[in-house]
Amino acid sequence: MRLEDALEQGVNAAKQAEKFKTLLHDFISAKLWRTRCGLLEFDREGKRTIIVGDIHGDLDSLRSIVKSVKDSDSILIFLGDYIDRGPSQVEVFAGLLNLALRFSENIILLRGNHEPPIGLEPFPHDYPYVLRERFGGLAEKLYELSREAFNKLVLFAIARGEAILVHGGPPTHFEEMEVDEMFSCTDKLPRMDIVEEILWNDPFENGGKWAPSPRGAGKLWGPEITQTALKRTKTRIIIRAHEPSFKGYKFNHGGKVLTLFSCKLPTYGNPLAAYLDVPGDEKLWLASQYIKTF
Ligand SMILES: [Mn+2]
Repeated sequence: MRLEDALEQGVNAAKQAEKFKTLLHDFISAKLWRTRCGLLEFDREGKRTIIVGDIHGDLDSLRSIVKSVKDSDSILIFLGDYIDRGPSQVEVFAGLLNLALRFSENIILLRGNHEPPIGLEPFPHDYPYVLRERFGGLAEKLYELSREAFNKLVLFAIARGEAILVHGGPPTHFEEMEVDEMFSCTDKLPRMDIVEEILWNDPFENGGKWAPSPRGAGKLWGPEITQTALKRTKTRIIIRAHEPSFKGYKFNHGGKVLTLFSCKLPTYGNPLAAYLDVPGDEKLWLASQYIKTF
């Protein structure tokens, strides 16, 4: 099966409640990623690596990115925010879940703030209303299963020796905590204040450590936190999503933080969207040379 066929199989499942329900069940019960309290550490093993930012129900953009990857031996990393806002959010989510199930060795799905844990819901969060409109009385169960699926997504990934991959950003807790301490928990998630920052943080350029965020959740993190996070994880770049960007991408902190925004929706009005496509024999921190815009 080709990657694009797996995507379409998932997209089709989004059209029927029973099929979507089965897909959600399969995803929830599958053993996909060896995470420890939401943390995934992995080696790229010389594989071409494609990294994708916010999709927000933009199926056209997702299709064109997946189509550009012909070899299923590449690694595809999605940085979260699959649902809410866009016209095809159920299709995008179902398509990605099916991709992850069919190519579990090569697909990594991170969690965005739009795939929230209970109590951290973004606004607007229209996904449950889209389910209601499409599936009527079955929507409630499908939303409940979706939330279980959100809990299975990767919270924070480290490409060993290369990069941090995260939806929002590194939590300011890096100041006082080692990685192992941050991602050790008795339940499945780290402390909720850490989860909140991972899903919601944005970089800012004023010197120093951090400032309150205008979003009302998470923080703005400064260059000092970036330095500490890279040092503690033994990596050289932070690749994240979460912020709409005019060109589809932007750099902060002297090139050490890359933001990717991979959807084109009227709500955001960005003329370009972007993703990253790094050849197997190159390093992720050379990202600036491998950004693709569309
Ligand atoms: Mn976001």
